[in-house]
Amino acid sequence: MSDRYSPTPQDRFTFGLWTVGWRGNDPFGEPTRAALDPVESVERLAELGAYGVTFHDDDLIPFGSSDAEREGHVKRFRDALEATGLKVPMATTNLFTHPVFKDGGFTSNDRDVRRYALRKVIRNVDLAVELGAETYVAWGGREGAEFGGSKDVRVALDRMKEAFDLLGEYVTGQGYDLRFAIEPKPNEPRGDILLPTVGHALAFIERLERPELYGVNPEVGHEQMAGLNFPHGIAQALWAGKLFHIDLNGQTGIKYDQDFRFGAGDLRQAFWLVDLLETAGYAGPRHFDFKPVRTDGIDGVWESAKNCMRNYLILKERAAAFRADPEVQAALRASRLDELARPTAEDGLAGLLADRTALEDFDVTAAAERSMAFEALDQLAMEHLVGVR
Ligand code: XLS
Ligand code: MN
Ligand code: MN
Repeated sequence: MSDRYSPTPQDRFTFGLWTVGWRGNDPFGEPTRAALDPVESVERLAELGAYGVTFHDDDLIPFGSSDAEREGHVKRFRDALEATGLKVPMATTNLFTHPVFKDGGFTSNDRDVRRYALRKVIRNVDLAVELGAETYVAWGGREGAEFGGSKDVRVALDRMKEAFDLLGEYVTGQGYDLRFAIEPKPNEPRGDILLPTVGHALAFIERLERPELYGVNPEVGHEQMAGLNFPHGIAQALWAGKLFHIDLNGQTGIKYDQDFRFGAGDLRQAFWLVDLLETAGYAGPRHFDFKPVRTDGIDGVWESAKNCMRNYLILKERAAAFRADPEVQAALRASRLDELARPTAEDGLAGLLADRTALEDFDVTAAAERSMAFEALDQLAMEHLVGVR
């Protein structure tokens, strides 16, 4: 059944091959589903109305493939993309599954591993560009530590910077139109991961040789695993001009990386996130990085993929209704959102210092008594979110 929540490629929804392809293995259990052929994933995602597909090198070309095998895998994938019209706006590298990466890739204490990691990334950057990607995600899955003495974090950050600077030099030298998006995560699979939050990543980027080439790829659940407000992190990334990509999924608070479908987990933050992305004019793909629960068969895989997109469109409609409601607009004014948008001192420092009403004649008691009226505003949001308005 197709309705107004059915996606089209114009909605720019994308999925990682590893999401629908997740077989349900976790630290306590074996896979519960059969392997999925990437070609089938491309076909099914296209049928569901997605815009594109993304991949880790090893999702497409099994680790250890010969050059000939590699070519075969890429050709089948490319044929499927051509047949369906699906795009590849982003690609990334697996620097975490093979045991060689047990202490990380760019920051492994083992220099040989660091050199190998960089070559593995560069090889896949070439493929990403060939397939038309504009963004290259870097999630430092195992760049981290369990124990204080086992990683000199300041030195590891030097190595992390060295790696990203080399990658920047490589894409610039090749004339590639490709930007990197660093994906923060606080922990899992390492006890603690370097660049754990959006804020850490934004600060790191400013230390790189070509900061303009790097932005962030925040994931809903990753910030929420650290107890942080995801829309706030996204707002700061947008404010800094650094939201190059986004991983949408669901998470219920400070727990393991749940990777639920978008719309499960913290629904209120999902509502404010969609409101933010849509009103801020974020133009990048809406990328889902989720794991269909391992209790379900392949039916649940396609059901959840469909519903990631459906939930985004439902929330987009709800957020637009909230913004369009005259009562909401009045409530926003009552809460002084228009006043927040006004500079604090358009009269400049001299004007501020000369203004007796700003200090000497300021009625602090009266100002303290003014209500911000946030309760009424938030109830309106809640009623729009649940569809009773
Ligand atoms: C894992 C990450 C991973 C990245 C891509 O927690 O979300 O899937 O998005 O390597
Ligand atoms: Mn995750
Ligand atoms: Mn992710």
